Amino acid sequence: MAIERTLSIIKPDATRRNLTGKINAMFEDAGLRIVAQKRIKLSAEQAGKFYEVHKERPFYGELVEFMASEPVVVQVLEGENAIAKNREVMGATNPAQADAGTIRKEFALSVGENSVHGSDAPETAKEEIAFFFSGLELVG
Ligand code: YYY
Ligand code: MG
Repeated sequence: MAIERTLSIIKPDATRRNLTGKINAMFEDAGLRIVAQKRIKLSAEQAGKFYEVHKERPFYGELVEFMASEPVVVQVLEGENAIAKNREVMGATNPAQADAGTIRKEFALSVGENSVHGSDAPETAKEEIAFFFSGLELVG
């Protein structure tokens, strides 16, 4: 299995509750290396662009408002099979369906306020990393 990189976001519900360190420990314990990381506050326009793929969905407005409500931590995770591994550590979108020991089971408040984002495929990972980071910021 190849070494991959994936884009992760620690969402406002988690930064607000000071969970960045605990969530990062879960990534590192799973063998993912944090090769870039920054805390930023998204504008509604930036959040809307990032989640553009969902713009026809009924939850889009709420999602954009939530993501722009408070700071987020955006990061690049690297490792063997990183995209799928990160999705495993995150757990299901709806925390009620997430497995025990996953980030969303441990920390998510609801399907909307679900603590983390992770890219879902190699192509989206590439686009999402480029949305937030320049090559110079990625330190493998
Ligand atoms: O990739 P993932 O975050 O697990 O779920 P997506 O289906 O891509 O949805 C993105 C984001 O939208 C989700 O993390 C929360 C929100 N959302 C929602 O508020 N209500 C839904 N029914 C589905 C998704
Ligand atoms: Mg998704």
